[in-house]
Amino acid sequence: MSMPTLPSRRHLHGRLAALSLALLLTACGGGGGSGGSTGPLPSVDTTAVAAADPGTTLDADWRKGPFAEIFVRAYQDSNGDGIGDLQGLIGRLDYLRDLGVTGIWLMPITKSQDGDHGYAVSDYRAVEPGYGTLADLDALVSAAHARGIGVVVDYVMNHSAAQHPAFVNANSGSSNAFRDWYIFSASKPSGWSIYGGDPWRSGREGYYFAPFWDQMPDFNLKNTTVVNWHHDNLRFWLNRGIDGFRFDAVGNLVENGPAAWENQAENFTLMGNVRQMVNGSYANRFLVCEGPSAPLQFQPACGSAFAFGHQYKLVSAAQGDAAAIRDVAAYFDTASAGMSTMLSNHDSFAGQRAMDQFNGNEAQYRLAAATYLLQPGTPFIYYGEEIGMRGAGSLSGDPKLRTPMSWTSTNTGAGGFTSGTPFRALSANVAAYNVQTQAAQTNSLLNWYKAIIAVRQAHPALRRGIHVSAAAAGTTLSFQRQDGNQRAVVMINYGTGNALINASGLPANGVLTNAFPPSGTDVNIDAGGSVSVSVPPQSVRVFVTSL
Ligand SMILES: [Ca+2]
Ligand SMILES: [Ca+2]
Repeated sequence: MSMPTLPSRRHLHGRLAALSLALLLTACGGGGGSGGSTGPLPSVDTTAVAAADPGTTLDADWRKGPFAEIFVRAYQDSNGDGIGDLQGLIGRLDYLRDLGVTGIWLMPITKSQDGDHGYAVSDYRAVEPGYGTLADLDALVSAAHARGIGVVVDYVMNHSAAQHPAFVNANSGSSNAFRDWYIFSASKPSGWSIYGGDPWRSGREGYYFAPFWDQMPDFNLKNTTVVNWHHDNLRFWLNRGIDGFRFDAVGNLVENGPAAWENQAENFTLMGNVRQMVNGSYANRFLVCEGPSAPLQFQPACGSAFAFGHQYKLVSAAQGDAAAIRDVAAYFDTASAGMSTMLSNHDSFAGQRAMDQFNGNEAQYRLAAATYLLQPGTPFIYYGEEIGMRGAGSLSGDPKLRTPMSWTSTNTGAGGFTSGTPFRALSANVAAYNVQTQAAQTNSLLNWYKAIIAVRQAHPALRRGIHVSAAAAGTTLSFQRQDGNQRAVVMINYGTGNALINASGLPANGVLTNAFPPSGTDVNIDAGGSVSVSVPPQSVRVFVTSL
């Protein structure tokens, strides 16, 4: 089923940014349009890669998270060029370990044409030069594993950069051997509109298919040679010890016509085959898909998929919206615990940064965070979310959400991100909402995140437990999760007054042992297996009991 409303905003923003870059590339004589190079064609690395799992020291639960989603360009610069890099990230792994994450998802670290987000990949087996080298990546993986943290990297199977050697070849003429790696048409097809734009672009001969940007041509994924080559690329990274992948735009992999271009059956087959290849040859890996208009459907094929839609409910629930609280309660009645959850991410179509959505209301922010960090699923924390980073006041669209990490106030330079000039404007609230300031404040948002994550990680029922039940009543939520004979009970009062929250189905005459907050007390369960707990306004209670 096509649900273009959410993705369209993403691609509009991408299109505007793309337009200016495309003009720049045209002026420089590059790009994939009609004016390509007449020199010798570049070679394409099609070397086959056999599976050779180097093994892992991570325990199996690392895949339950929480993860941090990290934009390497924006996280930490180590050499003063204003661009974050892998060595900078290595220097921040202790911070991530202390936050409590067990995995990091890196937005594309592969060499790219866009020079920013990285989704226009120009070499699938090389690191973006500004980020470092393959040796730096190996060092990052080793240092992360030493801290119990797995490293998942973005992989873009749908499209490459126009400057990728395979497309330069394909676009050179209709008889080129790589022509069928992409999607060409001698005449311009009619009737197509994807996210409000015509996906057919003028090439050297005929037209090529590139719905996201004229510099990001779609691969022909009906060509098994291309699919096999992607599997070789995936093995290239897995053999180096990479712990898995986040797959971009899986709803867009295969197109069957102007009315059949999204979430096609072939997409699920392609991702299922990737999952089988990875799980069949590599131990303890994690795969998660971005399929915004069919999140639940992609989870079985991919192993995990982001719970698009749920993030808006989390925000509304925290704002006291009773209908949204009912939706949050009901989500895991049908959704698999294999879903990956979030409050927001790097794409504006998924929402602004959480602090902007809550407009500074930190009490609501904390409730939203606690809800998704304690519910089933694998939670993903967008970098800086844990310190309440806002977007940049001077920017809009996706760049607004992708600002340098706020490590310190600006008293000592660019928020601690770089000793040079940062590649992008800083977060609007860097002065007060930064790691250094919040680490020193006992009751800061950062310490709230740490405390909630610590509760999750301390109790198997919260870390990996199944969904047992959930109930909404007015502006309250309670839910129960279970692992083995441990049952966890979470109660959240989103309202601004005291509330009695009930839970049932518990061991008769047992005890709910307080797990959060530290000042909380144990509660006796009645003979009918029920409790009724007085929960203060805008607060969270967590208990565990043995069955
Ligand atoms: Ca740098
Ligand atoms: Ca496609």
